Amino acid sequence: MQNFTSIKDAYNIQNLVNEALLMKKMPHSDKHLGKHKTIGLLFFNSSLRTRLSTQKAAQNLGLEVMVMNVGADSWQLEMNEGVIMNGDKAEHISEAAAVIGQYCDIVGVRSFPGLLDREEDYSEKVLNQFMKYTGKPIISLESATRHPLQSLTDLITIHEYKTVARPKVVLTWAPHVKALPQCVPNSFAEWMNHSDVDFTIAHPKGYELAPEFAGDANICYDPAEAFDGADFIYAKNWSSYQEYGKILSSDPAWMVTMDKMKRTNNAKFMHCLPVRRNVVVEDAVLDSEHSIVVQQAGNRVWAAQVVLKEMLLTQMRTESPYLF
Ligand code: SN0
Repeated sequence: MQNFTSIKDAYNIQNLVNEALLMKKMPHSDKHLGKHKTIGLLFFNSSLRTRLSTQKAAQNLGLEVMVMNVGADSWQLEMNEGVIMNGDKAEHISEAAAVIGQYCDIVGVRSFPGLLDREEDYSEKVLNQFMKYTGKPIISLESATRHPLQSLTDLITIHEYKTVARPKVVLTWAPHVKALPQCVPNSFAEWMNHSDVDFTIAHPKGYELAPEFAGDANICYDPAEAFDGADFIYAKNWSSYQEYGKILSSDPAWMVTMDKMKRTNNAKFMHCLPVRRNVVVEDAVLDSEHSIVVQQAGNRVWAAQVVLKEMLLTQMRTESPYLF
């Protein structure tokens, strides 16, 4: 695996899931792989789980870790080509990324969408500029349109907790006070559409995901009906893709409640976190046996670790082909 920015970089997702679950049992068996190598983790936006779990995964593989909050700690970076840099951005991505590439063997980047210009966000400019100029493998820590480490984690978690061979998985939109990216639902849908699950997306009208992500998932416009017989309820807010970046509904009927959970097949409740209590999901659900959000977040380590291992192996094969 050269880079990891979407499911397209995963050669065999079932193998990744199986290997991640093995790593969970033996976290330190590949400690030699990252020896004398460095990963740089660059954050343009806030992070708790991604930052700590990726750092932990890297350490389990013996990698040195450097973390930077870009913009806050470093110079503001100009992402566009050919501009006259007489504004507030002091450094161009072409130098910054190339310099970071001198210090790091793998580079992780988190950069949320602006949610103002759909074309611009869906072109993945920031991620692509890092791929172009860093000269080193890039791992996405959530980009403008996807959060693949989260989705691999979700698949691992579903695999771990499923009680039937082909579970019914429901991604349900939920209300929120802020306009949030489509990354988590886009990516989740992309991974579920490639997995052996019965997949439904439930949301109010106007919240349809981009067709390339929704694929041929079942779509449900009723906030309760989709819960019928579900094995997993995955809640997430996102802003509209059609009316790009807008909040079209704040209908509390879309909050996940114990009443709705009663319609399920004793479903597990999942969320990528952070979650707004009693806006997205009521306390009673989060504090019940249904909720596996903490265990899900724990699995972020194994998703990151299996991906970093694959990237390190690919790099070693390229650098020292005679060893393989
Ligand atoms: C981000 C999102 O993409 O929805 C990150 C999720 C992993 N979530 C938020 O920005 C939540 C912010 C808030 O104020 O609740």
